[in-house]
Amino acid sequence: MATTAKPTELDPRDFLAIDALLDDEEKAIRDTVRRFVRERVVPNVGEWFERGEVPRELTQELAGLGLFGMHLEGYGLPGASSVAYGLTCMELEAGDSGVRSLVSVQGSLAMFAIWRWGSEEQKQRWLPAMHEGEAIGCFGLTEPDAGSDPGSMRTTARRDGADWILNGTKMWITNGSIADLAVVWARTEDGKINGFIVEKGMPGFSAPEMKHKLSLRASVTSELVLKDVRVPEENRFPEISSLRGPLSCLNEARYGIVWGAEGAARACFESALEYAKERIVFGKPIAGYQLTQQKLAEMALEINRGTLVALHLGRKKDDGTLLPEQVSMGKMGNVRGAIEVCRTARTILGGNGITLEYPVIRHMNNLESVLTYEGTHEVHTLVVGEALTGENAFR
Ligand code: TGC
Ligand code: FAD
Repeated sequence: MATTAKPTELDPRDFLAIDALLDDEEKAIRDTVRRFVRERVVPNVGEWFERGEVPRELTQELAGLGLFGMHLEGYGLPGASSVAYGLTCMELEAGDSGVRSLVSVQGSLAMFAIWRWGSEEQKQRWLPAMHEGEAIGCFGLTEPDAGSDPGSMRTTARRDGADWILNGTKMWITNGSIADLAVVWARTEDGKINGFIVEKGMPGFSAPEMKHKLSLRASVTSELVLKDVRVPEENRFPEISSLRGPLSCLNEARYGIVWGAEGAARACFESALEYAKERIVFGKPIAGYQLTQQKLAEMALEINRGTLVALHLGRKKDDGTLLPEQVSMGKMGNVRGAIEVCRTARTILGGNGITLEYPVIRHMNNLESVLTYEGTHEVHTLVVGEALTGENAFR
């Protein structure tokens, strides 16, 4: 139930009073995650980003908050609403996109894939352990030569008695090197696409970490290398043998990004607003100049607009009417808007905008990955374009 309490004055952090559209449980979950991010992530994430590392114990702390697979039901999972999950993504990404990625990949990609497509045994074995953080998962779809077009994947699965033999390389896989299990999508001899749970330690399977990133540095990104990896039939998803399998999982993670991007944008906006009020140039705070006010007003507009879009899509997801094309429009618009907000915040901070002393350049760089992963801006533009015109412009 939405609360009826009306705020009596304007809150620059919530200009359109969107908070009033949330119920008490949603706010409570949001506030818990916000507190965690303020206390645990914000003071440390600049250093994690600089070192290109995420502390191992963070995974357990996120699990302790019950965030892994929080929006899924059954198997001991919390079954929180889509809006509560979205708000969680927003708060996590206000800390860092890498922290939101960790939770997205675990819950929306690896756990969702098992929850939606796994056998009963696979669900029983993995979902409770993944919720508790005892098992970390990753999701291997992209390959060196197949990103936007996963249908051209080259990873193969060949039947051998009761087992499958997997060969190929996946690339850009979030959580890969820290994962206990990888959901790997591969082409079988009949040309179809099947999903397999590949477990850490299976002979021939390795997950070397990718280095030298200048974006999403507080996140583990890896290759998955599969050389004649023998995977038992019981580790194959039994009921899906098309691209619909992995693409259905992407809808979940893309939905989280629609919210998450607004968290990164909000963090940059708040940093810029505070800075503008304190920074004196030509004898007065830069907040007093019309050009700065225009920037701040445009940023606030973009964040409020994007948050309303996220909330609308969340309510639709909760009532079961959300379409993948609508998620595409949300991802497309919100990530583009959030990057624009972060870049504008960067200009307000002047030279200070490029240091890790402030969150702005980190968020700005992170969003370059967010613009590309989970379907590039161009892919989502073409999904929306096809929905509008009925013409497929991918090929
Ligand atoms: P197409 O012929 O259109 O479809 C093949 C089958 O899939 C079904 N389908 C979907 N099902 C559910 N949800 C969707 N969004 C779906 N889109 C398509 C479709 O109905 C069909 O089903 P069936 O039963 O008839 O077989 O496929 P296409 O080859 O033409 O490709 C369409 C396209 C380009 C939109 C798709 O390939 C695409 O989305 N490409 C982008 C790939 C992508 O987003 N990769 C992301 C990898 S994971 C990641 O980036 C994680 S980052 C995580 C983090 O750190 O947060
Ligand atoms: P390409 O597909 O080669 O695209 C290159 C350019 O061409 C893009 O601008 C694209 O939009 C454009 N383009 C492509 N097709 C068209 C077209 N038809 N018309 C017009 N333009 C087009 N993947 C996973 O499977 N799991 C993960 O956990 C994961 N995590 C990631 C983490 C990070 C940090 C990053 C950067 C990526 C991650 N990815 C992951 C991969 C990500 O999903 C891909 O990078 C993305 O799908 C794009 O693929 P690509 O990089 O091969 O680009």
